[in-house]
Amino acid sequence: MSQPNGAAAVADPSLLPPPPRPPPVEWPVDGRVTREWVAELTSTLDWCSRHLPADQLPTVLPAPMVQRLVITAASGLHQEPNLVRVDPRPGQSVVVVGDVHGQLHDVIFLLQDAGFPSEERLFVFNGDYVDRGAWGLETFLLLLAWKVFLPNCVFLLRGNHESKYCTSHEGPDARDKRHDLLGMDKGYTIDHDGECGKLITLFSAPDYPQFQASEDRYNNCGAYIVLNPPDFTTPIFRSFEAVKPRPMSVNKPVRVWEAK
Ligand SMILES: [Mn+2]
Repeated sequence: MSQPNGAAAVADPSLLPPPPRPPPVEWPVDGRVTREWVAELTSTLDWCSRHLPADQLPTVLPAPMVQRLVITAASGLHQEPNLVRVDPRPGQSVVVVGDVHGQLHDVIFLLQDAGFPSEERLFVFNGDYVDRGAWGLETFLLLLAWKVFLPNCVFLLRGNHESKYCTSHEGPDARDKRHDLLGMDKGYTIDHDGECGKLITLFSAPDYPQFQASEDRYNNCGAYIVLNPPDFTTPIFRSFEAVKPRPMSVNKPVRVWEAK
């Protein structure tokens, strides 16, 4: 079990002066996204989620940068087949991630906990980058940045929120009235285990749904799966708790970028 905040006492962030506003994130001059650029974007997205009203997001995430990121990622994704085959090379492991639901801070923790994507560690995201989490846009931009940086090591699949044709939903609430299915407290279940393999439900959005004000909470863990060579047949399940305290989102119903 991974715990984002560890055992050490953490100072109350509300008592600390806010960290300085980061400079606007600009698209790399040479168009080449680097690990450092993704790290800068991650840090800025995290800062925005804690200190910036959502309608001011373009002041640190300028529209031209966001457009370049989305267009660059889209051009790469459009070249991939609908059905992606992941063939790890010797020495590569594969991390499989379930629904993340716009829970930016939990995604950032998951990436740190699993180890960031690299030539040795492929990532397959099963989709549902957005849902009830308050930071769907930020989460999706972060994953697009990783895709652009390591297009052959990061795979972004479609969940029901990325395709109108795909309607399955397997969050904890989807199982409330399905007593024939196991609960999702640990972030995963092995629903079938037979000769032809395992059917696993994986859910990577801990403490679902995220809103602290809601009475309707599941206090579930999220999970991800690590598949290791040589045969990738023994999934290692890694459950993790939610990052707490979760920042209160500054709810603005509409975010508008002025394209230049
Ligand atoms: Mn979902």
